Parts: sequence; C-alpha cells; structure tokens
Amino acid sequence: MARSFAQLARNAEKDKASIAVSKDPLESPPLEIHTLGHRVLRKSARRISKVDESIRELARDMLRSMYAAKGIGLAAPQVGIHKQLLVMDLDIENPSTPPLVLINPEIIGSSASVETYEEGCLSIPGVYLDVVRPSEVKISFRDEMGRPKKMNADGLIARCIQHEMDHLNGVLFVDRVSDQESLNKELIEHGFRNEDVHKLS
Ligand code: K1U
Ligand code: ZN
Repeated sequence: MARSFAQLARNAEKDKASIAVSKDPLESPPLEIHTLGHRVLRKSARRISKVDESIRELARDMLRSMYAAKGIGLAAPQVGIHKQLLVMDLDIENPSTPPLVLINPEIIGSSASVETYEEGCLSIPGVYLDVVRPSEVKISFRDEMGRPKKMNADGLIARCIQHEMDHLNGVLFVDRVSDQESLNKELIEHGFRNEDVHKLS
C-alpha cells in the first residue's frame, strides 16, 4: 500500500523519537556498569532474534546509564546483559544529535591501515592507554526498528565501534595494549589487577 508523504514524515519522526532519551546525566542511572575483574565482562553476547519494545527499552536504559557516566559508547555485557546490543553517541553535549543503536553488529570489512588512539572504558574508569586498530571498518547491523543497515566508519566512530564490538566477545581494550609497563602502572594506580587482563596472542 502506498503511503502519503505526511505518513512517511510522521513515521520518520516516530522512528527518531523511538529511542531518544534525555542526555542530562541522571544521579541514579537505571543500570550498573560492571568493572574490570567482574566475570560478566568476559562472557560472549548472544544474537538478538527479535527487535521489539523490550530491546528498545533496554537500549534507552543503556543510553541513560551511558550519559550518566559521561561515556560515548556502552555494550550490553557491561551492564551484565549478554545480548548483541550496543549504543553510541559521539555528540553527548548536543541534545539534537540522535544516538546510534547497533543490534547484532558484524564487521564485514576493515582497512589494512591502522591507527593508534588512547582509549578509555567505562568498565575501567580512569585508565587511558594507546591501542592500535584498523582505521576504517565496514559493518552490518540492525537498527532499533530491526531494519538491516550497513555503514562505513572512520575516525572516532570506527574506534568506538571496534571497542564496543570487542565487549560483545568478552574482550577489553586493556587486552590489546602492547606497552606492558604503562598498562601495569595505570591499572595499579586505578585500583585494578593485572591478572584480570587477558592478553591476546
Ligand atoms: O565502552 C565503553 O566503556 C565506552 C568508552 C568508549 C570509547 C571511548 C574512547 C575510545 C574507544 C571507546 C567510553 O566512552 S570511555 C569515556 C571516554 O573516553 C570519552 C568520554 C567522552 C568523550 C570522549 C571520550
Ligand atoms: Zn569499554
């Protein structure tokens, strides 16, 4: 059935509004973000078979918790939920920029060129260290309405996608740090244990 322009415009507005939450940081966020050493961070997430209102409500709660922690990304395993769901917002200070919700994301291409960037993680607060990753990635995913999408990403968004997708596989950025001396120093300084790092071979 053909839809009128007004109907299409209403649907587009509804879609945009369907996931947006206030970016004002809450004092009591709905979800607890677990930290390095907690076993939930090391368990792989499962694919989401149906994107429904319960998934959108979880995404909204993840966004509220991410904004409260002043992060730019959050993956479901960080809040103890082993579903392939992540949220991102690279423009947390601007209320009119919509966040990004990625469901069942897959990397379908990555550049041969790599970049070094100092990463942080809401699950390892205070620790910032250099990590080398591909500079560009191509991903496929479903959005919050369950629609299949593809996206090319570079810069900070490519970095954040790769970091968040690692969380879905139980991998943390500290596992990828090559400068062991800085890693040990930073971890101890911020009250974490080196034994909780799972070095990637
Ligand atoms: O996964 C997470 O814990 C979120 C993480 C995302 C990320 C940041 C930087 C590089 C890769 C991935 C964070 O948001 S940590 C906080 C942070 O670094 C930051 C916060 C606001 C603006 C810019 C960075
Ligand atoms: Zn992280």
